[in-house]
Amino acid sequence: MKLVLVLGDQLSPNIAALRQADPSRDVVVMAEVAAEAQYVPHHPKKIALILAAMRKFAQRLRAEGWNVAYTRLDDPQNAGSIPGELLRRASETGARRVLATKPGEWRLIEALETLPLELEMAADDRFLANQADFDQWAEGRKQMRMEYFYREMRRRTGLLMEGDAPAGGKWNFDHENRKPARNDLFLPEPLRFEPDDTVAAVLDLVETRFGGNFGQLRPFAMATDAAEAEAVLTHFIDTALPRFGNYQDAMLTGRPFLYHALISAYLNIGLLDPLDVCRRVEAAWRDGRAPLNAAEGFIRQIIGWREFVRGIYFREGPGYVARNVLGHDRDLPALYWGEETGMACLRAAVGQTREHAYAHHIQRLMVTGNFALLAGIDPAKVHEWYLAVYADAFEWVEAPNTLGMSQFADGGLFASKPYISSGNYIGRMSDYCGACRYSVKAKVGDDACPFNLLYWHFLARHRARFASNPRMGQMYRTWDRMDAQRREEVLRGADAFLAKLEAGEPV
Ligand code: FAD
Ligand code: DLZ
Ligand code: SF4
Repeated sequence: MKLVLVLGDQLSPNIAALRQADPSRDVVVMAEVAAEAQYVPHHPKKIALILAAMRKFAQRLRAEGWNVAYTRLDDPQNAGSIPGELLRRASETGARRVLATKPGEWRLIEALETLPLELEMAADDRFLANQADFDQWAEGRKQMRMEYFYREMRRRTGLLMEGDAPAGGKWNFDHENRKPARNDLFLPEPLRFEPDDTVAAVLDLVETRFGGNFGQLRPFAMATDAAEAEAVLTHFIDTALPRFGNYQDAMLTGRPFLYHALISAYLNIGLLDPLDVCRRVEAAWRDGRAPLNAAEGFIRQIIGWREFVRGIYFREGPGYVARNVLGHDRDLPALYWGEETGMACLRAAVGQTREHAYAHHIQRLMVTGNFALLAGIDPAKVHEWYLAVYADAFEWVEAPNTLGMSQFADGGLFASKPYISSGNYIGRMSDYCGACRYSVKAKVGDDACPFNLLYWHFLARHRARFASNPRMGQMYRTWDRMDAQRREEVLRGADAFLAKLEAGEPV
């Protein structure tokens, strides 16, 4: 007899540990525990999603004949952590063996490995590339570029392929995917689910225990089982996919979801299967219900980026999250936790994060991420923030995106240059600047958009590292052509802004 561990982000009936277990003998262990809820101050919506989905998944397993030992958060016997719960169930049942699917965070892998029980850890094969595939691909490469990995994944899955060639004659249609959106376009509304009794009970529990965390718990309208998550996917394909490509990078005030799929949390906790999702999107293109640039752009995110960052996380090991090659050490400004700011773009991105535990990729990368990088915030603190506030955040996917892609803290392991921009980019891709206390056109002076000041400050302070980067030479040439007085004015303005940030004054 074995204990079969199923974690809150492993809610797939085909998860490896369940496939290898015997429902007539083994006991499935699922536990709502304080340690997982508290290792960062998770957004209450994220905790509610996971606990509600865990309860529903346990009901499903029981209906399928499994013996499930389920511990609720408020159970007086609750040992408070996953290892503690396994030990408690082991002494209750007399089991000495634990069968687990490899967790998505080193922290928990290490905790399981030190348990005084016999542990079998099965690879999590809900991904299209396993670690050996990724390591083999990465071996000997000076720089890892997602684009080449992605092409191999296209060939291997056959997605959007015409024989050996990419559909439409090109692997990547990204240059078509950079249009700003307008608020008068038809914008789909996301699908909402009214809380049933299970969800309502979880919401009350989360409110009592975690109501003080950053983030709005109610209204809660997320999918909490596989059928609902499937409905979200269908709704996306029917209403948003056709425009997903064109407006993938656009940002609009009061329109947090635009044409995005809103499925990352469901994919990451196991309610949706990545290959199945991609096949559905490919079918929509083949049936003429979506253009190729939309289908390709979407599939690239899943079989490309999502698989790629997972490979990076496990290849780089537990030390990855401590990297900080740029030596950034400022505290995370209070505006990330909702303190009032005059910067309209940050107000919008943080505000919708608080409300929905969601922001789309460009908001994470080019608004909150860009600002943290330009302002020299300690990447470990940035990482903790992203891990806490997004419903889809688990370290395997969040850390490479935050530390690697967004903060360049790994020294450019897979990003050929830092993702930085002045206010221009945000001005072009959004309607935020109109409602801002700063002027995106002003390059110096009290009204100057802080991104305009900090952009040059970043380049100037990291000149030794980046001046020889061929993709950044033009930036340095522009800076060097500015007259000396102007350059000094910019740097003084940036220093004054950073001093205000450090003093905790509102910006
Ligand atoms: P869509 O824009 O509709 O994209 C479709 C799907 O593609 C997503 O559901 C997601 O599964 C996948 N995807 C897209 N981009 C990425 C990416 N860069 N890495 C991995 N998968 C991707 N994604 C997470 O799932 N969890 C995280 O914790 C997370 N943290 C991030 C932190 C930063 C700093 C940045 C820049 C990006 C992060 N991302 C993360 C990636 C991306 O922002 C989200 O996957 C996306 O916004 C989810 O919304 P959606 O489902 O509407 O995605
Ligand atoms: C994120 C999370 C939370 C908030 N709560 C639980 C929980 O109570 N029980 C559980 O099994 N899993 C939870 N999780 C998900 C885990 O943190 C996740 O499995 C690990 O971080 C590995 O990815
Ligand atoms: Fe953001 Fe600058 Fe635009 Fe204000 S002016 S919204 S700070 S980019």
